[in-house]
Amino acid sequence: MPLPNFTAITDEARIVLDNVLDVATGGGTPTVRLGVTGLSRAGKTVFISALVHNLIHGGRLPLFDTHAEGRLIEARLMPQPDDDVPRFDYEAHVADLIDKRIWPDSTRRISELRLTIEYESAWMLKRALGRGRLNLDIVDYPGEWLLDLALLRKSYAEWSAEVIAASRQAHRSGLAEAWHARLANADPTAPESEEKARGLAEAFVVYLQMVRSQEHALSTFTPGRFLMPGDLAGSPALTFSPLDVTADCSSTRDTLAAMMERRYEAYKTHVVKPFFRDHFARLDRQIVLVDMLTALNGGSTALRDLEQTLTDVLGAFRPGRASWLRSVLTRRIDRILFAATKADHVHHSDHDRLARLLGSLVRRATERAAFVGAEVLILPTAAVRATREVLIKRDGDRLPGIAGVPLAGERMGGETYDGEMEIALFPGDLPEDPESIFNIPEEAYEPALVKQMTAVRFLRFRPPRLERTSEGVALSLPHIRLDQALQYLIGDKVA
Ligand SMILES: Nc1nc2c(ncn2[C@@H]2O[C@H](COP(=O)(O)OP(=O)(O)OP(=O)(O)O)[C@@H](O)[C@H]2O)c(=O)[nH]1
Ligand SMILES: [Mg+2]
Repeated sequence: MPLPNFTAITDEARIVLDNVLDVATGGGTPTVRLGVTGLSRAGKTVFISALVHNLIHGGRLPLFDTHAEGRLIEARLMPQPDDDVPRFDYEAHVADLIDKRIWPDSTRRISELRLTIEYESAWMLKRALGRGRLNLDIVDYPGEWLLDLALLRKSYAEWSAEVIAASRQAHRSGLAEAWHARLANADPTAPESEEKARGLAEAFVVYLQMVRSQEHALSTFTPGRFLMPGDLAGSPALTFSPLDVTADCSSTRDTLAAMMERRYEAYKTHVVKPFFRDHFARLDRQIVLVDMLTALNGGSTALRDLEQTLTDVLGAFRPGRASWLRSVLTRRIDRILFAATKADHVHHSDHDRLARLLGSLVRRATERAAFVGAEVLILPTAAVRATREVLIKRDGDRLPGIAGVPLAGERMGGETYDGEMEIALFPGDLPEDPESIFNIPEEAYEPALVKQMTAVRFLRFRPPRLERTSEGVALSLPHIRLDQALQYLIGDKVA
């Protein structure tokens, strides 16, 4: 058995300490830490804002038992437990959604919010002890950080080989050209050089940026922090690049490869481990938001990228090396919810298909990642429902459609919308059999073909106008299956 190294012991001790502190700062109140993640634009900010708003303002949550059975007494925001994590800017996001009817800005960092829920237990015995109380700590973090966890298990040489192989795929070769040219000129066994390292790192970042900015790119590459460097911008831990190295070449000291490897390890030590230790290892439940409709609209490569990404995501949840300390004293995520977001873009008669499509991606990813452990649920959801359902007459038929106000500047069929006018459209049907998409042979796997099979017309709509009471109070935000998501994520904790 390899000797445990000291960082591992210190990390574990700190996780334990943090968990003890969690209980202490919770004032003895049971606490659930819920991780909310997803790739950029998946819908994390909107999800958390809508979830909290519905809980605080008594939204319609018929499938959340505590609420449906009249046992939810109150939910209120409380100061968060961690002083060193930015607070989730709930008030600003809700003001955007409800007052301005715009979607909140993109957020690219971790944030946290504590909600305290007072409830009446469904159990006589528990009820006799008085009201129940639960702290729900919601932690919003970029999906890219989750994918970084995989680095903890990979050597520099392994990681380099993977990233370079991915960049050589046909649909990315154009994006990687400048970086590949630099790689071709970089001899891993040459003496180390700051200038060379920086040049390679810069070209590598440009490549990552191009992948990200491709319209439908749902793939993401490690290191996640290269595209959101924050305080570490310009530091050696963020100034490295994969190299075409063989497994043993970095053992020679003072070479370019050894320098890059050192920095890769520094990235793990200073970026990945702290995230794991301070945040990830303390989560009890996790929701992963997936924008399936954008993936479908992006065609074959987007779907395959997404499948690869989900495989990596699941890999992060795979229980790591067993250790008595961890298994005895720390939390472990026992439920993961994969939610297909923005389901209000299709008619509800297509929700089953949406769930099957995501289910099929997750199942394939589960097999590839050899994932076992937490319980997994798939749900089609819309945290904020921006459309309503209508029947559209066409050639004597009535087709199930949706109506909403497209965002200003959205275009369809030669028309550009102004952000005020409501339109009705038939969004198209999702494929009946999800495997039909995945079973297409690689050669035939063209975006146009997938498009034809899925034929979804995808427009972005403005957040809905909320009805107001006679006192001018806005009623709750409409949603799709937010209550089912809540039931799965915390229902048992407020039973
Ligand atoms: N119609 C509809 N659109 C949604 C919904 N949720 C998110 N969106 C759209 O998706 C966009 C991204 O949502 P965000 O919640 O900001 O996504 P995010 O994951 O926080 O994105 P980053 O902060 O950039 O990582 C929004 O600007 C909306 O256009 C939803 O429930 N319904
Ligand atoms: Mg966000």
